[in-house]
Amino acid sequence: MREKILVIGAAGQIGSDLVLELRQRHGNEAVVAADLKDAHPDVMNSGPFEFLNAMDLPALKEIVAQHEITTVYQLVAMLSATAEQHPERGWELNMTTLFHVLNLAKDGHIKKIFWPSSIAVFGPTTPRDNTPQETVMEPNTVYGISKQSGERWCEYYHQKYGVDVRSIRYPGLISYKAAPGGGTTDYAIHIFHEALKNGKYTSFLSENTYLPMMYMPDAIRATLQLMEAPAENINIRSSYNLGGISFSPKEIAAAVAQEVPGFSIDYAPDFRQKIADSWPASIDDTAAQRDWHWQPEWDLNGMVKDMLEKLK
Ligand code: AKB
Repeated sequence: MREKILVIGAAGQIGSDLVLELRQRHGNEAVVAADLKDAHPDVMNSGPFEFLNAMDLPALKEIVAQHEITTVYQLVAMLSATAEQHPERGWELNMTTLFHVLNLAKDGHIKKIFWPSSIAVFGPTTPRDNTPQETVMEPNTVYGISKQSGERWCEYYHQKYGVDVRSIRYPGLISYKAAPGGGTTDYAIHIFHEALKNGKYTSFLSENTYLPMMYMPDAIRATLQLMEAPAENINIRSSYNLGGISFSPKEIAAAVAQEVPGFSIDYAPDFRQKIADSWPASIDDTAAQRDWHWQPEWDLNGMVKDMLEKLK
């Protein structure tokens, strides 16, 4: 049977790039984009689009049946900073949207699922440097608790019902196509916009806060590598650690200053500092390298140059 793909959350940061790459590989008509709101014009104009509230199970089922969907990328989530402001809504959105697709697969309506997890599954008691795949996980944010619980449910649905669900613990993602929405790592995107607009930026994280980060082209490549790998190679059905670049606000500011003469940064840490302090500084992704040959391509300077060029 021909693969037909549905991307839920197509207007979001990952969806905006992922839909276009999937359409390149599978053909425009084979990839249905869906979101509550209009997506990027490139997404809207290059193939089928459906307005969908991912909480609305009957509407989701109808789209799956109508387009004969086989694979779903379920990208809808409330991110770390926003979920701290709306804990119950964050939990409900993040869990309900995952259960909808897990149950569609369990009941035989779809064959394969991608669901994003995050470095937020780790917490203050986790080793911060080169954080292992399997380690202490005591997340203390609503977002982190929802992603950690989601990972457990993914593994459970795989073991108990044979659901082919695959997942990555994304680091902070940096991209230019869609604005980020309510994450703790978003400073590393705001800095580019402010550098080009005002020549300066006030960071909401302190200068030496190291976090794992990744440029979007690497994240999309990783996602597709994982989804295209043979099922027998996928040894982890909770979620894979994924390493890219690790840097601090001070280091990215120095890289931006090399490209934008006169650029300056200052620091005014807010409630997001506490979230960042509970997350890893760098990630061990040996399992992803072993199981589906993961290797990042972008480094800090290359990413900074490319981001500035694209945003200009
Ligand atoms: C966030 O900051 O909440 C996200 C994430 C690391 O999952 N970018």
